[in-house]
Amino acid sequence: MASASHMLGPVCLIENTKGQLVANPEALKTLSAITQPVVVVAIVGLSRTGKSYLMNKLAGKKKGFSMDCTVQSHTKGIWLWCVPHPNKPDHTLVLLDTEGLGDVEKGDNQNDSWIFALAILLSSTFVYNSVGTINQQAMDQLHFVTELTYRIRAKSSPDMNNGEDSVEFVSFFPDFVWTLRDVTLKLEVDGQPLTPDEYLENSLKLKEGTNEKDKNYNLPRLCIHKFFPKKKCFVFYPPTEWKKLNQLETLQDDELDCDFVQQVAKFCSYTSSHSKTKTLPGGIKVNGPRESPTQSFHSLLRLRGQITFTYFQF
Ligand SMILES: Nc1nc2c(ncn2[C@@H]2O[C@H](COP(=O)(O)OP(=O)(O)O)[C@@H](O)[C@H]2O)c(=O)[nH]1
Ligand SMILES: [Mg+2]
Repeated sequence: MASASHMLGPVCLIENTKGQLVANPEALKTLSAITQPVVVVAIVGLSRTGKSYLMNKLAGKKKGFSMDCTVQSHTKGIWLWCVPHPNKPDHTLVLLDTEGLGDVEKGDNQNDSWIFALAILLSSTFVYNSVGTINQQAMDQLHFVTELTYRIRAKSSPDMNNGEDSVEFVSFFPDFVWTLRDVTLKLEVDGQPLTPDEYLENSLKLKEGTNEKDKNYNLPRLCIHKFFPKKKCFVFYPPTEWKKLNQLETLQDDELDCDFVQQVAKFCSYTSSHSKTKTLPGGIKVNGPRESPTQSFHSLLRLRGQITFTYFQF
């Protein structure tokens, strides 16, 4: 089986340019060359919040996805890097890094949402990266895009009667990982320490009241619970003093905060050992006998292209 070890660095898979999302044929060719089953990890979140750093760690490399220490960012869209899977030699780890979300200079919220939704559709583990605390704004954005993804998926499947039958869709949804960066908050409730998972569960707890305010509070939480039954949270302390933050790529582990180093190791170990093989609607494993895995992945992307197109007609 062809492996991904020949891919020296990331390439742009979906370019977000001049208001359009365009798939890069070269990247699609690279994907087609892989015949191993694929595990797909995608990361989404605002620009300059340490996403690429974390993805390079997952790849087991110091450099790869370009890390941004200036205000201007690189080609926007989704970047692809296929690397040998660290734990499963017969699998390929497909890493999808997103660029430019929430950039002021670009200011295109609609395309941001599409990039976000594509990352959910293409991944088997979806990493949502944010800074500081789990706050309402991050929750609302996740809610908005989850609903959008659901609508895209419902439109692509005539069997799903007006989106009411969500069982199949949920099984196709990726596992969810919330990565919280630069956490300085003490995780506790009523003086009792909380694990990151408990903190996430707590933040997603529903209110019992039935007034309008409570309903609005519960809405995004209900949606996140429904579509992401499997959830995990990792917190990261600031990696080092702020003056050194832009040299992170070149710093050795012993020059970084030791808790941060451990937190990154824990995230990588969990993500590489728990991420599943990508499955397609109908439960077809992307290593299924009917098609080669990347042909399936490919058709998934093509499908999304069509849906994007039809969706914009409405
Ligand atoms: N404060 C802080 N900075 C980080 C962290 N991880 C990476 N950085 C730095 O933040 C800048 C942007 O990182 P990058 O990984 O490119 O962020 P991305 O735009 O979200 O992909 C770089 O200068 C990194 O060295 C982190 O956990 N906390
Ligand atoms: Mg980046």
